[in-house]
Amino acid sequence: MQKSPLQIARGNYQPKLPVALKGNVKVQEGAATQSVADQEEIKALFPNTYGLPVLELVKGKEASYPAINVGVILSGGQAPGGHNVICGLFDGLKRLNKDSKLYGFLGGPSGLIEHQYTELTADIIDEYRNTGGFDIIGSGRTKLEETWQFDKGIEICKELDIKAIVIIGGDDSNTNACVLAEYYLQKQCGIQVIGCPKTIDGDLKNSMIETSFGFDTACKVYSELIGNIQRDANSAKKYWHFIRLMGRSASHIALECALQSQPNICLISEEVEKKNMTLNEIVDGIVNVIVERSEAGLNFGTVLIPEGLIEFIPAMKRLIRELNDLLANNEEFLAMGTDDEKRQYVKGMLSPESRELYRSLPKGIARQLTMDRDPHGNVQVSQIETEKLLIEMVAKKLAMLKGEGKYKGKFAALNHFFGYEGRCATPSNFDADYCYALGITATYLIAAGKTGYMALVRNLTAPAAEWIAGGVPITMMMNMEKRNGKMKPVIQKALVELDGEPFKYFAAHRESWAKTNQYIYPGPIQYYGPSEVCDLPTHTLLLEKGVIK
Ligand code: FBP
Repeated sequence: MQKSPLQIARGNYQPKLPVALKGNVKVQEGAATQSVADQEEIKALFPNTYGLPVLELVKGKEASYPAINVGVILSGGQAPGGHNVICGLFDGLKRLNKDSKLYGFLGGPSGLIEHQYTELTADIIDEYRNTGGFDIIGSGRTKLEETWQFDKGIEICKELDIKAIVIIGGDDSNTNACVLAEYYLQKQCGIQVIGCPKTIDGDLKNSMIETSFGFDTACKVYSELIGNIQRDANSAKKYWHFIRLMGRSASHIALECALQSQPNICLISEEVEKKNMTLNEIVDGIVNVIVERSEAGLNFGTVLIPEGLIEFIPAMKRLIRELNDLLANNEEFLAMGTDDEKRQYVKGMLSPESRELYRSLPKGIARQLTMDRDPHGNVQVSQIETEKLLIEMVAKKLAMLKGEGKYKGKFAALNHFFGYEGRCATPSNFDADYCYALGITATYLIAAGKTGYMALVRNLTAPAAEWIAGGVPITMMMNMEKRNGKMKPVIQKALVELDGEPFKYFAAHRESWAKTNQYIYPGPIQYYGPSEVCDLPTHTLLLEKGVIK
């Protein structure tokens, strides 16, 4: 296969490891834990994996390990660094015993259920070192949650003599990893389960997990693009760019990109919800900035929009909830031929307030709200073009103001959506190092016979040599939440905290970023050069850890 010079160079990059993972390693147990909330319920549901101690990997003595076979699964959306977790796992296993084997289940969790797998050999692994993507074994969104699925897993693990499964996924996949670990312990089938924190969305983090992998690289890619657009806007001086950013419900990506690029406006869904804002209020906020800038002769700018925004506008949330209930397994709706027919049907079934809102939306957006749900029954926010909705509403309002003589500027807007551009990017040094360390860490957790743990690497704002590796019991991160009408144990999702340092920094600066141009142009990710250019973690992490203020 032909490769670019950078691909070749990255293939030879040796990820930096924490000192504790360099030589012989032993697992040190800390204090017993409890779940973040709903302790009694979680304990009852996870009698075997509840209350386990936090683990730290420290320097140990030379030891010999038996050969072991391990299976690995990539679950959910792609995130830069996934391949390095697998490479770390492979190298770790071979370091412990050269006869150990790593199997990859193909296409996500369904590979385990359907017994689709491949053995990952050194030749294959070497092709994927420090590369983006999940194409080494593929990923998928099948939910591992039913006992017949777990039993199919036992079958294939017995056949391949697999003693441990590593699930690389987000909050839902890791919740399911814990359910699987508990089930396998109850069945005493000798299969351990270890999770790894993946998602570009950055919403899998807590007191133990400082960040999910992939967030760093994805935000750096989007911030580069935003910076480029800002430079273009500042050169041509004629367009407003409305840029929607992936991230599902949480606005971590939008916030991080704002911190890196200092746009004129960045909306934060969590703030919109807290302030109980309507769509019109959001539009008015944008319009005010546009009018103010136009008075200073600045008829251009940038607006960042988190993809989950629409779900956080209280009235919209109600409408979406009603649509979710109405459209779940609705054969009658599915059988309808035209969009108009569907629209009339929906209007007839909604409550008066939601009907009014639905009617006021541009037809395209209204249609997107009724499209297919994801496997959890939720509307797929990545397919709703909120940026176009906002442009349309802002343009209308500006035209009105113009008519009243209150706005004399020119408004020309362009829309963008950044998501897939960053999910498979070549991992930054941070993600390459972090993920490789996570893979090695998972190996030692397996070798120590641990199950129901998530591999963890923390102290991430320090140089990689000082990072601390270990394991956190997944039950420790759980609470009870309502899912599809039922209370379920789930890992708590981390949304943007309005009293957290990253948001506070943004809030303190956004007014001046709106009025004048204080754009930052981050440029492309740098893989080689001075450490302060190449190894810098996200602003979110630096602010959270108090490294910058
Ligand atoms: P995960 O939650 O699985 O990590 O996925 C992240 C994400 O990129 C979201 O930001 C986005 O909303 C979603 O995946 C898009 O899903 P799909 O890949 O199915 O289009």
